[in-house]
Amino acid sequence: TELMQNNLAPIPELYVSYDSAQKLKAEAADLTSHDLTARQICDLELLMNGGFNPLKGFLSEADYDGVVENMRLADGTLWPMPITLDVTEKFAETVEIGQDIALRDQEGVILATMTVTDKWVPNKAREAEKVFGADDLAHPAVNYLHNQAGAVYLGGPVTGIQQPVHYDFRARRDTPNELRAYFRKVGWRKIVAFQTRNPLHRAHQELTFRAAKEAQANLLIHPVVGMTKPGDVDHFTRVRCYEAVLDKYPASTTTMSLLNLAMRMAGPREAVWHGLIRKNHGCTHMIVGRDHAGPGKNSAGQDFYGPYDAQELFAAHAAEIGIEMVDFKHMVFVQEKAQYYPANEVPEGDTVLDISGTELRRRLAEGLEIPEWFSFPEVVTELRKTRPPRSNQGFTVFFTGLSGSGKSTIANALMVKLMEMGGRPVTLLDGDVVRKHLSSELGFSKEHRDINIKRIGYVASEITKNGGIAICAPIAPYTATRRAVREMIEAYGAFLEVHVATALEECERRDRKGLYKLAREGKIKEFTGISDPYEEPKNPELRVETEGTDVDNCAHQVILKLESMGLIAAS
Ligand code: PPS
Repeated sequence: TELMQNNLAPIPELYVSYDSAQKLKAEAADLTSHDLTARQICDLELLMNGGFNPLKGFLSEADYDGVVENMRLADGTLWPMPITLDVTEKFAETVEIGQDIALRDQEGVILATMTVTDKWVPNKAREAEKVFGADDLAHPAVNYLHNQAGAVYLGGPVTGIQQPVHYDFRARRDTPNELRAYFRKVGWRKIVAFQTRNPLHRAHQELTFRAAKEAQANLLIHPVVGMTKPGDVDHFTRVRCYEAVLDKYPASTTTMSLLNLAMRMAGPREAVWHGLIRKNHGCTHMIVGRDHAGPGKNSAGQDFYGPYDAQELFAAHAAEIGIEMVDFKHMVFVQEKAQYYPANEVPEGDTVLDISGTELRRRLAEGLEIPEWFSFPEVVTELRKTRPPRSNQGFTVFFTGLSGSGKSTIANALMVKLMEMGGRPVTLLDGDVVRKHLSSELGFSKEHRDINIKRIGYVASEITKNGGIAICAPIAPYTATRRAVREMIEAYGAFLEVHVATALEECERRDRKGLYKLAREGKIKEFTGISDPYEEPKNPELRVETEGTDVDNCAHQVILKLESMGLIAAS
């Protein structure tokens, strides 16, 4: 058919020649410059290398309106995704129409210049509704739109100076023209692209290979390594997994290339966008599955898109995209046959084995078996390295309570008990110790206390990330600050808040450091509980009472809690 005419001629890029680039770079140093966000760098790379062909820059207002309203640029060309340069109001005020600006990466390197032809305040609610289907912050791209993207959009043509720099997997990254040249060189005419943001298991290998065979085409594994859905397996791990899977295909049928795309998880529109991008990369076919680029559940707990919406929208535009859609067959393992079958072709009466994504994560978290029929041992080994069982992951125990409540004493006892068990390094970030080594310049105003707690949180999050145990024991009087610390840490491991609930009267009665007396006399200002607030935790993981319970027992309660959370192996 017409679609199969794949001439693989080079497509236009936005880069200037090497000599011009040197000159332009020197001139651009004097221009007003915009520091690109991580997502804008991804977009710019694909604009410049032709991945977003036919776009010539960030969308103008007219193109943006067309894209938002009916997936078309002002001239009618199909383009489903707004590729916009969002900036702050403050920056926008410094820019005038007609002006050239420099676009810099996060280290300040000038990657491109842009002639600003348009500047406008977008209607973000409309963009969310039309492009993502709902103005609902549960959608990652809608959340980004409202909470991260700037208030003003700039549009205009881009002149490319240099590619964004990548230090990882350099040999695996290809521009559209590099891939086209490769396909020309090896003589591939029909190429099926497989878009993915997840590790590949046996079922994926089976379905992609089958898809290529059915289309009588070669296969391009084309994983996204730019930005995917928050919470996904990091791309470093995934690429190591993909490399292992690549060896399982018959030689010379399959290749892999990494795509530095910032996904939006926009389901149907995203599928069409992915098709255009693959067309630019020289592919003739693309595998589109159930719930392609789905964002998960909305805030009412329902799917944003129907399971086949993406396939339908793609199919309706396939000719215009210039890519044929290949249906994604759900492959399942049939026990009696020891083989994979498409779910709808399973021999009657045979036993189907399948492991869902949720079940896989559970098995990884608990260190349970992952059978060989499900995945390749090399892939499982890689996943276990980044997702070790909870009992090998780092975590933070965060004590909070009044001065003299017994936080430090319990924290010390806990540290010793954990060191007796061994296995993970333990660091104690005690209130007094932190104030000596990390926060010696700080006092006890709300502002200073917050800085102090956020420093503790940052150190604890680094310890947690690297597999250690952090025990923190500051007063930490403010709920919002404790929550911020929790969020910082939960990105890497578990967070256990322990409220040491000794009553103020008891702390004052004990007055171990004589501070309450001084506070009552007004000799210490802003003293927690006396002349400064303490907001009690409402839902801590654990609350310990120290009146009538000895220190050893309090620390033991924490150990039991850690065991019940799976963080330490039961002894
Ligand atoms: S905070 O609020 O979390 O930043 O406080 P923190 O870093 O834990 O420091 C508390 C210790 O500092 C001593 N101290 C005071 N505490 C509270 N309020 C005032 N104004 C104050 N001035 C000095 C006190 O010894 C606290 O130690 P602990 O171990 O809690 O008794």
